[in-house]
Amino acid sequence: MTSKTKGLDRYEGHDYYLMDELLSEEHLLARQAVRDWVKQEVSPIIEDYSNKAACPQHLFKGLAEIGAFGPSLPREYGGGGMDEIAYGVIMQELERGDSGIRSMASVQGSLVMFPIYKFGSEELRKKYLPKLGSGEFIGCFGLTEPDYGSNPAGMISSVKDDGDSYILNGSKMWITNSPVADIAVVWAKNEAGEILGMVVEKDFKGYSAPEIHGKWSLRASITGELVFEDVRVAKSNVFPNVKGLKGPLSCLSKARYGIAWGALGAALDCYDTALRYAKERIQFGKPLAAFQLTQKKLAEMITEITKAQLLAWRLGVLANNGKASPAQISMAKRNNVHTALVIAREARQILGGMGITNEYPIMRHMMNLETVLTYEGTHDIHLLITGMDITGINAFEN
Ligand code: TGC
Ligand code: FAD
Repeated sequence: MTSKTKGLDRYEGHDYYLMDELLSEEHLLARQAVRDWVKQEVSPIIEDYSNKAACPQHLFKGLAEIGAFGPSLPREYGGGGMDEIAYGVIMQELERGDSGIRSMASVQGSLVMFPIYKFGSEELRKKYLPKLGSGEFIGCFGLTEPDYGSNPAGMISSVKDDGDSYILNGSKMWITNSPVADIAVVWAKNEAGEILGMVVEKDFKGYSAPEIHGKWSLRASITGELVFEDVRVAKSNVFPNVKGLKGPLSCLSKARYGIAWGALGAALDCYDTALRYAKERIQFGKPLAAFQLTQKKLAEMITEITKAQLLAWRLGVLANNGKASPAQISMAKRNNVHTALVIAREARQILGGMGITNEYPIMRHMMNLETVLTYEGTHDIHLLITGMDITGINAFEN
C-alpha cells in the first residue's frame, strides 16, 4: 500500500527544461520562501479547511509577511517592489498549495491594491495601501453582478451625484472575500452611464456582504455578495484617474497574468503526486510507473507543464517590458488553467480510488480549477478575446 500523504508535503518542484536558469536570484529566493511557507502553513491544514468549506483567515497575515500582496507594486505603497516574474512565481507556489490561497493574494494585490495604486488619489493610496499590504485590512473587488458576469459593461449598480458624495445602489455577486472584507473596490455607473471605481468601507451605512454557501469548488476561499442600499460614498473615495470599463479590465489583466502562473502550481502538484504514487504503487507485480499507459499520462503531463511554463515565463518577460497585451494574457490564462485541469483529471486516474480522497491533493485541485477556469473571464471568453485579436472581428455580440 502506498504511504498516505494527507498533510505531508513532499513536493520539490519540476524543471524539465531548466527554466530556473532563466530566473534571477531574487526570483529563486522568493519562490523558496513561499514554498517553505506553504509547506509549513498551508499543506498541513488545507484539506481540513477545504473539507469543512472554511476560509483559513489567519493566513492573511502570513501572506502579507511573505510579500504575496502586490509583489510587483512599489514598496512605498505596500507592495514588494519586485518584477512581474517574481509576482508570477509567488502565485505559482501559492496555488501549488491551493487555488483559494492564491485567490486571497490575487484579490488583495491585483484587484484591490493595484487599482488604488494605479487609479486612486494620493490620499486614497496613503489611507489604504499600507493597511492592505500588511494584511491589517482585507479587500475585495466587486465587478460581477447577478445578471452581468461575462458582460460587465451591462452592470446596473449605479451612483447618483449628491454634492460631496455619491449615493450607491445595486448588488454584486460571486465576490471573493466579501464577507470578511474591510473594504471593497466597487465599480458602478454614474448618471451619464460611465463606469467609476470607488472604495467602499464595510461600515458605511447600507452596505452588506452575505456569504454564498454550497460551493463544491474553491472551498477554502470565502465568497459572497455585495449589497448596496443607498450607501453614501464620499467623492474623495472615488478613483479620479479612470473612467470606463478599462479600469476594472486593467485590474483583471494583472490578476489573469498571476493566474497564468498560478494554475501551473496546481498542475505541478498533481503531476508530482501522481509521479510519486505511480512509482510506489504496485499492481500486477510492478509499479504503476512501469506500465506504458501510465508513462504516457506522465510524459504528456510534464510536456504540457513545460509548454505552459515557457508561455508564462515569456509573458513575464513581456510584462516586465510593459509589452504584455491583454490578449496575450488571455491566451496564457486560458491555456494554463485548461492544461492544469486536464492534468488534474489524468493525475486523478493514476491514483485510482485514492485519487478521489482527501488523503491526496488532486481532487481538491481539480475542483478548485473548475472555478479558476470560470472566474477572471471564462475559458470561452478568453478564446473569443484571442479570436477578436487575430481577426479584428468581435464575436461576443451579434
Ligand atoms: P471592450 O470594448 O473590449 O473594452 C472596453 C475598454 O477596456 C479596454 N480593455 C482592457 N484594458 C485592460 N485590460 C484588459 N484585459 C482589457 N480588455 C479591454 C479596451 O481597450 C477598452 O478601452 P477604451 O479606452 O477603448 O475604452 O469591452 P467589452 O464590453 O466589449 O468587453 C470585452 C470582454 C467581454 C472581453 C470583457 O467584458 C471581459 O473580459 N469579460 C469577462 C469578465 C471578467 O473577466 N470578469 C471577472 C470578474 S473579477 C473575478 O472574476 C475575480 S476572481 C478573483 C479571485 O478570486 O482570484
Ligand atoms: P455567464 O457570463 O452567465 O456565462 C455562462 C456561460 O456562458 C460561460 O460558459 C460563458 O463562457 C458563456 N458565455 C457568456 N457569454 C458568451 C458569449 N458572448 N459567447 C459565448 N459564450 C458565452 N467576480 C468579481 O467581480 N469579483 C470576484 O472576486 C469574483 N470571485 C469569484 C469567485 C468564484 C468562486 C466564482 C465562481 C466567481 C467569481 N467572480 C468574481 C465572478 C466570475 O468572474 C464570473 O463567474 C465569470 O466572469 C462568469 O460570469 P457568470 O458566472 O455570470 O457566467
